[in-house]
Amino acid sequence: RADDGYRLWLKYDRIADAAARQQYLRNAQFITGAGTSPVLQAASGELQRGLSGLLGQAVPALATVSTRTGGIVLRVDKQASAGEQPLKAEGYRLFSEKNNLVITGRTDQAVLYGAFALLRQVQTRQPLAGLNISSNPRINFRLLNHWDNQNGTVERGYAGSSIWQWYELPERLDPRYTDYARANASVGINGVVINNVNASARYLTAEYIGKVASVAGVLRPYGQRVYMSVFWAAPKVIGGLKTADPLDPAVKQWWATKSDEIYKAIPDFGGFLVKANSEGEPGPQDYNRTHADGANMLAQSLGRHDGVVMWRAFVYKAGSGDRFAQAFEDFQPLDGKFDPKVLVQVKNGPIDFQAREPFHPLFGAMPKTPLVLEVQLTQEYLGFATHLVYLGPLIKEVLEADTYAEGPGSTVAKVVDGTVDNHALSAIAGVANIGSDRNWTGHPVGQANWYAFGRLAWDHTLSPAAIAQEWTKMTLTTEPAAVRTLTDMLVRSRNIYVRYTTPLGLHHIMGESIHFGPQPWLAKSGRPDWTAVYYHKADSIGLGFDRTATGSNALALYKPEVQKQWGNPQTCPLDYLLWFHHVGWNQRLPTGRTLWNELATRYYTGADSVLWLQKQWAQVRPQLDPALHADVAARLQTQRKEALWWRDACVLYFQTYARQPLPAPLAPPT
Ligand code: GCW
Repeated sequence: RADDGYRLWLKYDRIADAAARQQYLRNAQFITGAGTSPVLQAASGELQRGLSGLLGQAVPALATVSTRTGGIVLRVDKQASAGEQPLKAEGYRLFSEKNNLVITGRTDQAVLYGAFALLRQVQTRQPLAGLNISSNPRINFRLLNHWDNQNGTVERGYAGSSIWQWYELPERLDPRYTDYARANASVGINGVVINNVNASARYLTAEYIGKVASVAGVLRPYGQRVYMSVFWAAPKVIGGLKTADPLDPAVKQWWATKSDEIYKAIPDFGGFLVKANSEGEPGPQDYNRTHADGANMLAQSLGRHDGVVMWRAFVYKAGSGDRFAQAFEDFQPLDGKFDPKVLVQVKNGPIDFQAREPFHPLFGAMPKTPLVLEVQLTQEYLGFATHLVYLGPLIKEVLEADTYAEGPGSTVAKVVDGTVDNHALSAIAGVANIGSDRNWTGHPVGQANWYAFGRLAWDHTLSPAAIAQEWTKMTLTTEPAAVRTLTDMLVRSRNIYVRYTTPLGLHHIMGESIHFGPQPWLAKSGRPDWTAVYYHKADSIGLGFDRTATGSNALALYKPEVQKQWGNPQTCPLDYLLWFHHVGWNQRLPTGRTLWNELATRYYTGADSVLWLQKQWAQVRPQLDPALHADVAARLQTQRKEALWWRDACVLYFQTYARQPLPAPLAPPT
């Protein structure tokens, strides 16, 4: 039957090789130990479903097994450890004991993650016999942020409409919610912000709290808590108050009562996400209060309830100064002023989810505040659902970036996981790329981005290549040569996209209306910072945004070691060059080419690399499901067309400033 992509990486098709199946069966004759816990039952159910499918015969779940061995035992053990290492609450261990395979951890949730790890072993064809592996999550809150609206649309969504059917809730629970929860659990995602940060106040009405509670009921057995984005002016809009001033006693009371109401319906509610005083959203600054005043009031409204407030730092004022620096200027001075239940949520880069950005300067600059890293899985600026772009390398690049906050090695990952500044709270958020499309993500390879986000959120030391390989084996094929070809494609795809859209550190030159396609020529806009000329600053002399002391000086927001790395146009890595420097068209780069020649070369080779992607994809056709293969092949055709569009638009436009022909190897024959 044709693969419609619905099952994601949880495919569980029968392993073709009968000897391999026999081998696995020796360790997987039954499952036991679930008891009455809903989470353990979810774990047991998944093992049963997965192993029965993979091994081609029913694997029973048994209440008791007496002395029988050769099966899988689920065991919650408050003392569970991984050798010398204690296990964290969600950490699991898989090991052999008396001819059984034991999945253990200190909590039910840990065992659930262990069950998915065991399935992954089989799905990626690793042995089960003699297994001894353990794993702890490095970040506590691993969240998807849905930019889903109450009317069913998804902001920046390219995979259909929202998966949440609000008008059917709370009575009808679409089975899709359970499959969504399974997929999240399989990669360790433990929280879901259910609605858009541009929030409707309606979610805070009794009617919607009831609907959200019913979704929470589906996610709970899969270890996920529900969070809500809140509209700052809700006390006015639905509460009948005259103000939303965070220091007003009636406003405080309103939020405290609201929190109690939510926790009554959803006892394990995760907390609030807030976008305030950003892109027209209301916020505490409307009352001359700070972001901290707002965040702290909301945190205090949670009272004794176990929840947090994630307050977004994505703020900027069009037309005043360099947008690169604005979130820093607003938030950095507030470090130390936040309630212990507040985390500040920072996008990976200082502008807005561009194909490549330097890490956000707030990382490492707010040691007293736990910072949430926000990355975007939906491909707002990365080709929507037609461009094949695997985001593992992008996410990893920011995680590995060194802030030098506490000396070398103070990577963004270690700031975020709390180890640099000893924070007990830690969180990471991925803006979901999920919608109502049958295959969830529109582009089938978009599934890999959901997968990679979860895996890196759990363990940021994993390599994007290893994750791509896992995903490929679980989703597409286990045939070794094809796995190699596909992994290679995935790993290179992001750099290819950067080359034909925004090479050498160009940024924010996409079409203004829907953020798609090239528009580097945009000269006038209602929002002055939105003119692309603002970001690339092309002139007769050269190209790029001088952010050194002779320019906006935003580079000074970073630690001296980072400034040193990016501050000199002669030594700045080419990937970041035009982020920080205005470079002469004829300046020679370390590649031996002038800026103009290098720029043109990257646009051309980038667009041609899409031909390479197409060739690779054609090669694996025999190993892949025909429908899925045809789907991606067609999308790659569009990608090639649009890569040429980007190339020609940008090269021709910048050429009007550089006033030079294409370098010889690229020039069309005369
Ligand atoms: O990336 C930009 C998007 C907006 C989005 C905003 C944000 C949800 O274009 O659609 O709004 O960022 O992150 O708040």
